[in-house]
Amino acid sequence: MEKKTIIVLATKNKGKVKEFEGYFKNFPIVLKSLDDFGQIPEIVEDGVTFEENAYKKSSCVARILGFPALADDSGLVIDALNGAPGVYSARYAGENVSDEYRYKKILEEMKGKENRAARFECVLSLSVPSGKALTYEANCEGIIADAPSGSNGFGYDPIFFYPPLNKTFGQLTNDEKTIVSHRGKALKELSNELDKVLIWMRQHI
Ligand code: ITT
Repeated sequence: MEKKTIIVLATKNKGKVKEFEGYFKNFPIVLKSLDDFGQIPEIVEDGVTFEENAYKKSSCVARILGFPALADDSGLVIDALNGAPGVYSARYAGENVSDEYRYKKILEEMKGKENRAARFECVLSLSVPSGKALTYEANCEGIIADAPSGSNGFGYDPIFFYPPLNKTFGQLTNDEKTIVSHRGKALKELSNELDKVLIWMRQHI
């Protein structure tokens, strides 16, 4: 029987967990979430790039828990806001506010702006307990809608309009979003070389 490899999802974001679980459902991997383990110290995301924060999350979790860990650092980059909210996407508008509050703040700031170009960026970092890591990144171009539509997904999905499908990400199913999204494309890069990745993980545990 095929031996399954354990990977811990180093994220507290339930929306990301749902997308990862959907993506990996047919792969020879057992995904664990942080909820499967006891409390771990808080990881401060003080990097200035997605890559730094992704590595910080994956390497800390892998070292603490002793399993390979997959982290995602991602965000929405808006040209007319000079790249904001960018790496601060999760905390834009403050801690402990809702996704709706956060995207409404963006809509407010985008009022009257002609250039509505934006992209979601995603960096995935897969670390083993020794700290060695593989990195994958991808982005997805879209535009900031004038008003929210759809209630699927999470975060800024209701205001991220994706022209090729003529819908916001909030109007896509999980599977539809994964085909075109920043996270889905980065996951595809990883899974395209999964055989090699699995060997690498086994050699480094
Ligand atoms: P973890 O660090 O625990 O993974 P987080 O939500 O804090 O969770 P990030 O620091 O990577 O994660 O922040 C990413 C934020 O960017 C996320 O909270 C959303 O607001 C936004 N975001 C990223 N990907 C998104 C997506 O696919 N759809 C909508 N919003 C997204």
